[in-house]
Amino acid sequence: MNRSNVMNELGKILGPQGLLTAPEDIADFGIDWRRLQIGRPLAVARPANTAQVAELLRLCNTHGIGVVPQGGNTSMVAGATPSAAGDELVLCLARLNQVRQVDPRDLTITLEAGTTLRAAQEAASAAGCQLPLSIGSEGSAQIGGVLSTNAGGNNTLRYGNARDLVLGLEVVLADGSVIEALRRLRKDNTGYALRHLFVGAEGTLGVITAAVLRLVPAPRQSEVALCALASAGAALALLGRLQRHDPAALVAFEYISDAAMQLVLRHIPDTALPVAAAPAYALIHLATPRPGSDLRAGLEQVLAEAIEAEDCIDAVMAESLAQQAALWRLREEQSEAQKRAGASVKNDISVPVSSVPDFLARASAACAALIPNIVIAPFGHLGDGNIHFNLVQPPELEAAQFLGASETIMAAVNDVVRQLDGSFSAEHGIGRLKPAMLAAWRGGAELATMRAIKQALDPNGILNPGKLFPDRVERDG
Ligand code: 2HG
Ligand code: ZN
Repeated sequence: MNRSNVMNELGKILGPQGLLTAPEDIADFGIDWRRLQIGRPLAVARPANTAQVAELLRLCNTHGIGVVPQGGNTSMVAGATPSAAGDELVLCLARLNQVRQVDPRDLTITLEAGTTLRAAQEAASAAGCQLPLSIGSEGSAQIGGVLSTNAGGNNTLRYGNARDLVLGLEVVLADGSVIEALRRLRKDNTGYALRHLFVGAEGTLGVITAAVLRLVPAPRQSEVALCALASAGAALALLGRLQRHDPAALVAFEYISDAAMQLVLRHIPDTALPVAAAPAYALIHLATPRPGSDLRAGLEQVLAEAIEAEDCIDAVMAESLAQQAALWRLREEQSEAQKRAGASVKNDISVPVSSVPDFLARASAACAALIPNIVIAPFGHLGDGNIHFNLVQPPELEAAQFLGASETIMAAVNDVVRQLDGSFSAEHGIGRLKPAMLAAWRGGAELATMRAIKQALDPNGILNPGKLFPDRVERDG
């Protein structure tokens, strides 16, 4: 069957609503959020249900057509971008967007892959529960992508990553067969825990079409504070104080360097710094479902002790939910501010939490030595050791010139990460940008096992080609 016959067959499977082919309708699906990769979709499939996903994959598998699953298209590593050759079908899951069930007794939510994370959070809270996963892109990121990338985000220190919330999955395999495992069980030792293969696989092993996630009881009380600090070391000391005081209440502890804060204040309208300017800031979020808890008094006490010990220079506690949101905005707008500030090189790294200050000092020195006036603007999830060590172009360099130095910059940062036993990819994944790093860091038996799994589940290599594994990148030169 030639390509136009395959497209005809696809049209029959998906119906008139389900297949976009006009260049103006499909162009945006080829471009990643950072605009680093300009791909060209063969077409965009918008199936309405799992059966259509299965038929589509069966057809593409038979004819060797690459399929690129795409959710909210918010990947930081071009993980959902098709190749520029115009030979890969984008599989958009947005029409599979039903929340099928929220069960407050079992504390579970059953939902389809195209549901946005925010819609899922809202469905959970309407039932008196909380879906405790929070990421900057939650308004557009979809559950399928969130799970396929094992998203982390702000609450990892308390609730783990996306993987830790998954109880069951429905997954369509490359040959069109369907793993129907939407189980809502807390205990289920029945052979390999296959769901964990697909979580974090970046759509290379199967297409997640629905999931059952674990919920927690909704918080009754929450407190948010922003602290101005003398250093990252002081931030670490403050984290320790909070953990010793009440570890169960601490749901987020975010670090913002002063350079990163300044970019938000400059590029994001209606933002202001409510504390004294300082080398570093920490955003603290506490929450509890315990009625009548003394959360606020406890936080006041910890902050007073930190000020007394000169760990903390200044602090503000939100007085209302609106103020909580305003403080969080200073953190959540970091990516957007850096995008507006110009070209940036992102290093999504993790090190043991206690090594974060050391990492920041050494990586900053390495980058400053490479490029004069480079803007070193790190921020991130200090509570779990994941720092977004981002570098923004200095004013005197063109974007292309700066991006030309990406590999050198990333190599210098990764050297420090290695010395500290960290990871070059904490939560954003590998995508199209980092397969060579995966091979360098996880070669040998680890990569060989990954390849064996890929070969077993997707022998024709149709699922998200060019991502994760270095092969195609090397072939493309
Ligand atoms: C965040 O924590 C995201 O806001 C994006 O992971 C990080 O822009 C980035 O580098
Ligand atoms: Zn992050």
